[in-house]
Amino acid sequence: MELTFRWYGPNEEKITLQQIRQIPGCCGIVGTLFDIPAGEVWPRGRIHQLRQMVEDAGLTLKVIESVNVSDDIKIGTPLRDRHIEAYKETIRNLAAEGVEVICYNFMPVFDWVKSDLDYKLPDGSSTLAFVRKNIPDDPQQIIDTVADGSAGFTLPGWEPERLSQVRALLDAYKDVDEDRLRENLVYFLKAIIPTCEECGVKMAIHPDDPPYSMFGLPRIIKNREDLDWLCNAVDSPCNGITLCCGSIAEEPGNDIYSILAEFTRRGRIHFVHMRNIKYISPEEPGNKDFYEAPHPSECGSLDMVEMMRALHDNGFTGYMRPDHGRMIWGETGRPGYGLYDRALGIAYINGVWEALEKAGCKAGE
Ligand code: DNO
Repeated sequence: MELTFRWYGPNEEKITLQQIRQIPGCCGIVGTLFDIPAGEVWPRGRIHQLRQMVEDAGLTLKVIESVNVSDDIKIGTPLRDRHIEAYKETIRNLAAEGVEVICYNFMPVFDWVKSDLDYKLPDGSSTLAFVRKNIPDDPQQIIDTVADGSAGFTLPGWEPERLSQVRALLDAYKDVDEDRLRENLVYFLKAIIPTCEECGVKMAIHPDDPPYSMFGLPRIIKNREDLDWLCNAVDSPCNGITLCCGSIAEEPGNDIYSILAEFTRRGRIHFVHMRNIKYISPEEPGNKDFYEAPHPSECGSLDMVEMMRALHDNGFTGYMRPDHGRMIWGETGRPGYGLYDRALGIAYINGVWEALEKAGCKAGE
């Protein structure tokens, strides 16, 4: 298991690689070229520059999050084959620079959705939250809320240029139901997985966040059955998962512990987003509201040791990053992606892993 930290690149960050280097246990960067629109090739030279920068700071660049999949591929327009060729070229270029895992998602229009980007907790920190009654009916309003609350940073999956066309985009998806979206995902995977196999890159799909339909849009990576379907649809170890614990657990009916165990055993979890969430009013039937809690078990609704144990005991060897953190100690920055709370998260995760490793050795003695 290798611990990593998401970093958006020098022009997109207040956080420096030198700061990340000082987080104990953190080996690598989860990087991106944030400015390249979906559908275009990531030039080898740009990837090389990023890798050089990361390696000069004493870190590695083995995971990319994300190479976004274009709406044309998700919708299945005549442009998709051109975009798929570009994606394959990007895979080859990334592999040539030593990248092993590509995280991506197949969510239409919106990547993750939250109602609040600055949800205050009693200790004075703030976090991301999903409170159903605060989600507007009009998608334009949620775009405005995210833009207003993002402290001047572009948030992943919320590119202003793309979302400025939201009505046209929603319209373009009007004939795309779950079945069609699944067909389009399989079409995409069948085209790219042979390239991944050739050059040793693993694709790792991010589950839907939240794992249910929003704004009438289809969602197809929501639960165990969907993950099972994905693995079987293109049966290759290169067709894998970014197991985002928070996203899967946002549906309280999902058994996150057994999902982690099963897909680790099946060798399909290549990357993990380790996150704790706290359900708000879970006693109300059907209520799925939650906020993103600090990582330790006692702060949220998930048992972090049991999640880590499910990975550990089933032989997890992939990459992991702490997921979103709160804003603490007066820090300002990209919501969910401050330095301090994510650094606390990684230290905690590392501690849990060490304990599991040592307990495992004892048991095996
Ligand atoms: C949110 C992230 C997602 C994730 C994409 C992967 O903060 O977890 O935006 O990066 O869904 O494609």
